Amino acid sequence: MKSALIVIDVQNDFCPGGALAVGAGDVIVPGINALMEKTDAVVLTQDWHPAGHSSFASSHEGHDPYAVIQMPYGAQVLWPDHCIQGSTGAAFHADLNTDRADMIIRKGYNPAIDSYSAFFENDHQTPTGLEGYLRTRGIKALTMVGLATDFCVNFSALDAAKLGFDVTVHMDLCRAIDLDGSLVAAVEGMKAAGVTLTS
Ligand code: VGL
Ligand code: ZN
Repeated sequence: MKSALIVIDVQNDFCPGGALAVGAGDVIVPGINALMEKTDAVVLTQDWHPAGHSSFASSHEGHDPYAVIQMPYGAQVLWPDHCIQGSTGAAFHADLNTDRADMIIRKGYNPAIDSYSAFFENDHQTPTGLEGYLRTRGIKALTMVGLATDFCVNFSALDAAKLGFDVTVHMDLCRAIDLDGSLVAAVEGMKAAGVTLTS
């Protein structure tokens, strides 16, 4: 069965010193680079927001980062400004082996909708195109790693499982934001969806 490694959002803003740093987000980089040598295809995702994106707390007067608001497509956590298109924060971690990537998929560029998943925007309907890319290459097994376990990795893994891919999340090559129990909820949700969690 042809496989792909899906590397989620290993970008400066999610690493120590970044705008939305995930604890020790950078320590997973060497392990991810090593896994790239053991798969048929490598896909990187890149969170890629225009300035003033609707997922930023700064775009909603009177709201602080990490507040939750209702958007037309459902609940939305408000984040610090992060991964702004073309910024250093949006660039991949300098040690990530981007040369090995066959495909880089950007997401979160629609000003009105956040996009945690590599497959669909947060309306769960608007596709990014990744499903078609993988299917036309005959890829059926996906291993996911990266940042953050409980948001973009979680949403990507759930969508991939729903689409019928065979999905494994390599937990020790992921790191979590962990807001109000979001990591435990993500682990439970992924297990219930038939995602294999390994470490
Ligand atoms: C992410 C929050 C906002 C992620 C992206 O990559 O998990 N989290 N944007
Ligand atoms: Zn984002």
